Amino acid sequence: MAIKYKFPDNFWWGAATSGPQSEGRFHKAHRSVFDYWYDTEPEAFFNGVGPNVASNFYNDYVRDIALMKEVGLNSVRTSIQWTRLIKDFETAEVDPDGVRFYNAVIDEFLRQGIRPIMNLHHFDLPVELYEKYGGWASKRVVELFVIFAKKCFELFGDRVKDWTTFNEPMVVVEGEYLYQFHYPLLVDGKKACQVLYNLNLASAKAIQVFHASDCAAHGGRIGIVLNLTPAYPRSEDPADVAAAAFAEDFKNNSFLYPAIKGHFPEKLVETLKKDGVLWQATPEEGKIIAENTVDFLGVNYYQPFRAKARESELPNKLTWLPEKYFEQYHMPDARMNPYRGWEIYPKAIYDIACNVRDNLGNIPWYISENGMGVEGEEKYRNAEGAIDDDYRIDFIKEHLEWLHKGIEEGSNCFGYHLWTPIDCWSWMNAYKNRYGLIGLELTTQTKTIKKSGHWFKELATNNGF
Ligand code: BGP
Repeated sequence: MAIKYKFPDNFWWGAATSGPQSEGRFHKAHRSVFDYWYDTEPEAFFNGVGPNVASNFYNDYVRDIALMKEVGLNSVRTSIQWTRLIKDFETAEVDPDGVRFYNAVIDEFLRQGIRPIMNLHHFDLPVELYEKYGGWASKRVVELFVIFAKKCFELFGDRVKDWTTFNEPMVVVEGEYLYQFHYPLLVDGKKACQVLYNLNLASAKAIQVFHASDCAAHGGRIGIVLNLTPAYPRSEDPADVAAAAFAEDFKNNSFLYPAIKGHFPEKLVETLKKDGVLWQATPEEGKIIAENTVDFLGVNYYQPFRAKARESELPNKLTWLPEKYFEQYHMPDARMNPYRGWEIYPKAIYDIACNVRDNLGNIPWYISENGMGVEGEEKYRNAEGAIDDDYRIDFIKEHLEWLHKGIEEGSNCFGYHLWTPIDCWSWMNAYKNRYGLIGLELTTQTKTIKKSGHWFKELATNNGF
């Protein structure tokens, strides 16, 4: 078969998951904010399903990694759970079972010839650190995260070459402090801004430690994974354009700029200052952010953000909200993923590629997540027992076509990771929408390669399609 879209040599063909969404809580001494929320309010989760068993990766990792190999993945991202690895958060004394488990997982990936990318935080703050210090609003928690990160580099940095500090830190800001989809479900604009700053600071400080460690000397690299939702204005009207520009700064550049350029977007800082919600910061911290930028960028791309100038009253007047400066525009003819309620707009991947090339120093980057969550995939199960998910293959192809164009035009992209290798637990949505190349039958924990998994293997083997 002729290959129309050929990708650069050594391209990462892979998939991403996370500790809290795949492992299950087996042998974990501490609870994350999600573990705690599930224990106290199980009905908040789809069908009452929580993270207790998840996809049983804790017990099944050998078989799971063999399946990942079978679908052609040459690289996989997962995360190290703070609540599994660390026994004492104040000293970073480790839990021996956590060390054993992550060593075994990393060694198994390497044995199968799969490059492990290890992420340090995927929404899984230890709940004790929320109760004791107020979570990410506290700079003490920033310090504790840094000693956890240092411990990870010491323990696993001899084998793991690619690290990321945070997955989608903006989702922590939005979910926990603005829009109530992560515990503690607050609506507090000022705190949200402090958290936004503290997460940037924590990332820079972890990068500083990494760059001073043996990992860097041995060719290791460290980056951050950001969910980019490119903001498009409803129209060319200057009011719509200004609304989209603020949304772009708040949602995307507030992490992109510090991570890559070492400073926050000036206009955003000005606006937050004027509104009295700017974060507490010191000049020393500013220097750390300026001097410790990422080696590479991971981009999670799912959906664009369409903005218009505000037309209605702000829904909440008790606190500051970024929506003061924009309103979401629901484009009437948008193509939607009805199960997730997200717009499907593959061209945004090309726009991101051009933005990285033109405005972000063309830093090495990869798609660290992209994917399509579908409810009720069981109905696509064929006579042999596998799921025929042609829609997922089409979705991936469409996005790859635009990514390919961006690369052809000079964007420095080195890989594409799908969310996710094996159907996994998805926060409040639990197992509602499935994303995997490998299907999971939840009650029996049976794992079966989907049609997309076989297709992905070919894609990776041919380095294109
Ligand atoms: C990203 C997260 C993942 C994963 C994915 C799918 O935002 O990094 O953890 O969950 O989205 O989204 P959802 O689970 O909300 O459907």
